[in-house]
Amino acid sequence: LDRLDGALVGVVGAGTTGLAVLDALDGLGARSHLLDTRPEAVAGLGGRVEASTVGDAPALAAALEGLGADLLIVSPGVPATGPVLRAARRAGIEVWSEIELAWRLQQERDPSVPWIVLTGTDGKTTTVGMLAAILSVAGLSAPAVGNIGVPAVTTVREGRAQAMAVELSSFQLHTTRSLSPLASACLNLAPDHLDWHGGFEAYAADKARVYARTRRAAVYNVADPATERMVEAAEVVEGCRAVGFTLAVPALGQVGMVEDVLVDRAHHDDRLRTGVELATLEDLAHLAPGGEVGRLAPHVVADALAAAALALAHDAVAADPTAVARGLRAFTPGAHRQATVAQGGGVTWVDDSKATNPHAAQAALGSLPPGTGVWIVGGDAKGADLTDLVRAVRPVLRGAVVIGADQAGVVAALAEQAPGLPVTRVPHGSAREVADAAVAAAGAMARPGDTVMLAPACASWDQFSSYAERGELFTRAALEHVTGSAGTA
Ligand code: UMA
Repeated sequence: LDRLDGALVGVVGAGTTGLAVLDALDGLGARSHLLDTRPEAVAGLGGRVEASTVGDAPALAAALEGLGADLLIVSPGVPATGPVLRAARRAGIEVWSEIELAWRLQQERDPSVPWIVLTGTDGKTTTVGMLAAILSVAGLSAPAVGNIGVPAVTTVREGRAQAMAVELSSFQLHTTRSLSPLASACLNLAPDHLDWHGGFEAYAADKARVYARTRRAAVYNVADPATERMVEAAEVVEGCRAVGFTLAVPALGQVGMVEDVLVDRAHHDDRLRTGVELATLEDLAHLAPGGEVGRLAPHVVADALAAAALALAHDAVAADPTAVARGLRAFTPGAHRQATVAQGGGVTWVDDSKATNPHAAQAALGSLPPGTGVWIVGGDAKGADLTDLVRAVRPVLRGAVVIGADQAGVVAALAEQAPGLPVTRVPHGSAREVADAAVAAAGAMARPGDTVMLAPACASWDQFSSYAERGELFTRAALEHVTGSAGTA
């Protein structure tokens, strides 16, 4: 990083990532120039650094070429296929993610701190939380960072972490080039963010980068052969093993289930034949609806197995595998993930705003009894086609409420795959208006015993500032609706 001393670094994006990068660059003696298409984002900096607002992405690209920067650090939102990265390539400017900067800083500050990293279409945030919890009960200061919302570079600068549990998005991986993790995983792969990457192949290729230069354990999903193929093709460090996780009885080299016990047959060389008992489903009971083990969603168990497989690559956990059970018990899920937020008139209201792609929405709706789901769906579909999803969830639906910018595609998929299903379209409006109208429409459709499920299968960016805001406004409207109907009953 010595080369950054006195260098001019272009930083694109004044969001969570860009602001953390500016602070880090300050400390490295670099000169920064920040570029953002939103005037209010730049104004918020109060002249702290050189910054320009540019009208749109093409103008941003032109400004970049004029800047003469030595290096460019881009926020994850900057699309791989867009004009900004094309301009950087044309001008021969090297492009890093914030993760690349953080990793290099880590090597300079304390290379003994291992990074355990994971990506995947779904379950990333849950799994990284479980991983951090397991590492923490094993006695390590191990925060969950990355796409979960905490820039890794900030944690590295603070210098307190003894291990890093890092959630990586495909956006972050696209411009990360030297990271060499202790252990890595791609949890699963399904179409998402197709517009950002320019297609499924490109998305998969960026996900596969998670395994590059892994030192000890490359963890894959036995039920998702694409992830195993990624490991086979990856350039890992010699001696790194491939570790599968599975909901079935584990083969040698895998972590899996023997009845209701999570068992490791991958890490403890002396006990591979019999396996090591790690935890039981009881340790995950608090993650099941109503705390009933029998209702645990299979994907939650899979996330726990993946977290265990990753954590066991660390000596502290390998030496004391009871940390897996203790960590899983200590783990509490984040908001907006299949959270029951209101109940009234026999109707349950579930906030799964985090279901930002078809794969996640299918997992959320899949657990409902036939004909009992009122589905709030739509937003920015990110180039995805929802036809297969609608076909898969049709049997559980009573009706659908469609929100968001990409309504036409959703409505067409519903008409084709679920003819006759009641569908209400919510007109465009402010975030609050959209949430209120969606809840009112869903409330009108639901019957006692039904579940209203916000699992939009789309990003929120078209009408809300984030999936969190979408979930919060839905929750508030649902609570008001329930109280209102109780009051009039
Ligand atoms: N901007 C431009 N030009 C562009 C793109 C963005 O000027 O071409 C500007 C915007 O005007 C805005 C800023 O960049 O001011 C926003 O940057 P950003 O969208 O990259 O967002 P950050 O605030 O930096 O948040 C990012 C991640 N956002 C995205 O990947 C879109 C956050 O993931 C992450 O938590 C955060 O970094 C910390 O690492 C969110 C997400 O939705 C939760 N991630 C996707 C997902 O999980 O599916 C990948």
